[in-house]
Amino acid sequence: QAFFKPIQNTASPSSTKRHTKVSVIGVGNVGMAIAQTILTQDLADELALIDAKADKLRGEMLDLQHAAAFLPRTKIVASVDYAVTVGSDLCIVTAGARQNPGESRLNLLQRNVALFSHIIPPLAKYSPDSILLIVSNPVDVLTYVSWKMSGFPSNRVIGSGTNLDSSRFRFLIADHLDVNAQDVQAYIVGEHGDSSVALWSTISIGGVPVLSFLEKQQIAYEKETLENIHKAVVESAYEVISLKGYTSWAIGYSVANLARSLLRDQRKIHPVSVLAKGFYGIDGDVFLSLPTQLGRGGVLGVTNIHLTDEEMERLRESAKTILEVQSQLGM
Ligand code: 6V0
Repeated sequence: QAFFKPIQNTASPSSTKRHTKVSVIGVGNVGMAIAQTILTQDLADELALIDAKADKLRGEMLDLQHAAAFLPRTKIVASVDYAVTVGSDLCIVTAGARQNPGESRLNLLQRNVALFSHIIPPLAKYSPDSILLIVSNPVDVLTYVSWKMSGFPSNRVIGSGTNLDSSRFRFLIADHLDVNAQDVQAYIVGEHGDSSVALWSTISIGGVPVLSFLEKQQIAYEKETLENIHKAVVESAYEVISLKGYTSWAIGYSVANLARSLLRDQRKIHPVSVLAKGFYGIDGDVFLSLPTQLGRGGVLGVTNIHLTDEEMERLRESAKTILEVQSQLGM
């Protein structure tokens, strides 16, 4: 018994609007921050949640569903069975094992690779045309692993990479110069982690290149001050984790921002982890972050920005660091 009766002479009630579906794998702190930001920003018609822990998963699903009266309408489903993800446009993977006390990073990585072998193949099976967006750490290597396991073309496998590092960078520069972070264009590229590379030569505020502006005004800037800002970016994740136990809000907003560019075909440039082979003299199948244009087709292209010799050298070193870890996986 339908609640509404149709009016006379109507066409089929099916909506002509495209149905957008997003799946989030892993409903921990990061997965839930992403899910709730996607809901509040009205980015999906359907949101599917997956986790290995059935009770926690159902609890999170119900908790979100109970907010329906205050949110744009989105169907929220959840299951431990990947069939629930069928037909997704975007699959966001945040599932991950936690580092045990005394455990090496390599051992943690091997456990996460084993975990991904149960996650990526079913996602690829149920949503063969989707875009995979990897968030779990170490994100660059796990994006490579996802590319291999899915068999997807590289334009549809993306790691959140240094998108978050870059927003921390923009915040710190904005704070330092007392301007709006949205007016600061600044990229951190390379590995999401200790070997990331700050592209000082490309920073601009409201279209004004910062370094040459300072030089022209003969304002002395210390290389050390710049290095300290980058150092603060690298250390900020450790600091937040040591204070509150995990990071969630900034990664939630940063991934929702990527989801918007992808699903709404925004063609915006984001520093995200992509197959970097052939760019800036990088050799080998390595995923690392470069300023990338994102749209409905996934990766549309990589920006050809001018890097200084030192930045180029640091980027290649970053690629080497990731490749070394990857070579230990034997895949
Ligand atoms: P968490 O709170 O421990 O959540 C992880 C979730 O994954 C838990 O709910 C688990 O039950 C679930 N899970 C474990 N195994 C499976 C499986 N086989 N299938 C489905 N679900 C599973 O961790 P948190 O949410 O804090 O972090 C998640 C990941 O994001 C970690 O790898 C972080 O290091 C990574 N981050 C990446 C960032 C980035 O910028 N790329 C930023 C922050 C965190």
